[in-house]
Amino acid sequence: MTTLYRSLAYAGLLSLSALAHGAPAATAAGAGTAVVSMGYDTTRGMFFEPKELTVPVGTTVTFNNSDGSNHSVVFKDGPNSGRMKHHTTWTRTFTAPGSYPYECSIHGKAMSGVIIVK
Ligand SMILES: [Cu+2]
Repeated sequence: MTTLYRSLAYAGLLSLSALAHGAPAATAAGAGTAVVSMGYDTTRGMFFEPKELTVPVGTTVTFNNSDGSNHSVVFKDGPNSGRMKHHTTWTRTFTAPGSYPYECSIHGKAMSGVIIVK
């Protein structure tokens, strides 16, 4: 996890550096990307994986419903994926540092997670 964070942060610094030197803005669109999957197994029950994810500011996180059931991603601060069917994705870009807890509105507290943005 630490290594991943460092490499994402490094990529972010590279993007800023490229912007300062006049590179197209598109290359600085985000510090990186990350994926949270959702699913079910007998040990964890309904889960988001990873349950806790730390990313640099500017990261776009893709929530991937790889499970056979419908799920949703509802953030306490507002953004809401709505009902996500099997094999659908939803993304949120995090533009400010903070702790962003969320849960699945269908399965409740038992299926929850948090994105920590630094
Ligand atoms: Cu769910």
